[in-house]
Amino acid sequence: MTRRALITGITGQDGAYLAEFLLGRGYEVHGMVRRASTATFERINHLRDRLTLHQADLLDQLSIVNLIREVRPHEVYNLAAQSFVPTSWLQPLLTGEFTALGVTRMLEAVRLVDRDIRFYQASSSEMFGKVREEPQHESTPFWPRSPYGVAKVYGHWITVNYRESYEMFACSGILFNHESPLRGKEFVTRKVTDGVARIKLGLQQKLKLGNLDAMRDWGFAGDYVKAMWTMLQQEAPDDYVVATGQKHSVRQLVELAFGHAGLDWRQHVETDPALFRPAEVNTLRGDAAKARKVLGWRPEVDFAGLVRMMVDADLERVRREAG
Ligand code: NAP
Ligand code: G4F
Repeated sequence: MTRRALITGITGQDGAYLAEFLLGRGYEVHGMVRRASTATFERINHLRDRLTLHQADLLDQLSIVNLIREVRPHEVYNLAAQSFVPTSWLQPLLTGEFTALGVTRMLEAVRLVDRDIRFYQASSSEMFGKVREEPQHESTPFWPRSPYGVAKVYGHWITVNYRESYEMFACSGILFNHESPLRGKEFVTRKVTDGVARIKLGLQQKLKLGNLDAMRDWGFAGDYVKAMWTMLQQEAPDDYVVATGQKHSVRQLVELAFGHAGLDWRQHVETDPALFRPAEVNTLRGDAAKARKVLGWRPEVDFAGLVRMMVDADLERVRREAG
């Protein structure tokens, strides 16, 4: 029997990689998209004829219930969220509605329609925030440092709670930062690789960044979506940290990205105090031992390979766009 998956956030970075991965495994893939005056399908255009898209919104409970009734998926991947940390200080209530309560709306819809549907929640290493220990694993206490992080903590615990209250197959994947050429340009990796490409091709001189000392455990999105799927194929639902176990600073990212294009970053990068955050997550490094042992999951792309992949993709794109 063909398996059906419903992905919320299918137009985002992870949604695009996950949709491609599931199609490759023979799934019938459905995506939830919200109405916009201009389409946001850029990342999934190459898959459009193999996907079924449905209009619904994380804010609208009835639209979600109707969608799950119509599709009757075997698996739901809840990737939709307001996912940009700085925006969460500007729009804390909206972030709470999408990123926290949106999870309950999805879980309620699954509970009402069919409790046997398997559910994946996109939780985040931002929940560890002001880290209590290093590396962080599944039982490291949370100390979120942004309204986004706080909302994700809610999303994590409500997923655990529905699993415990209703015996639903609900998993929370605590994913550390994962990037790709499809990453939004506001996130630091893509901002840097896009900036490198534009500077290399003479379209820009300077790149303004915030805290160069922040450290992250950066992996490749294409590797991480495999962990999401594998979680839903287990005998029992559980929560997993997904990470590379290596951390690097924003400064190292910048050095590597500019260096790969033959540029000296010191001549181009300026720091801008406006880009520093009210409360920062200074460092993150994950321990994915459980995912390795239970899921057999391992990242295939390392940090240097990821940065090279992103710089090369942006150089090619900017060259093409510049004619
Ligand atoms: P992304 O590129 O920002 O994509 C977010 C998606 O959510 C988009 O498809 C967006 O649709 C959709 N969305 C937002 N609000 C919505 C609403 N009200 N109704 C329906 N859809 C809505 O994020 P990503 O990097 O792919 O991340 C996927 C998920 O993983 C997010 O929940 C994120 O918080 C979480 N996460 C990401 C990382 C990471 O490093 N990437 C790490 C840990 C956790 P539009 O196209 O219409 O805007
Ligand atoms: O790339 P970022 O904006 O990612 P951040 O805040 O770690 O969040 C991402 O990863 C989370 C997983 O831990 C996800 F849950 C979340 O949805 C998102 O995908 O910033 C990374 C670091 C920060 O410490 C920031 O202060 O880079 C620092 N940074 C320095 N200059 C900058 C900049 N970040 C951005 N976005 N822009 C800068 O100019």
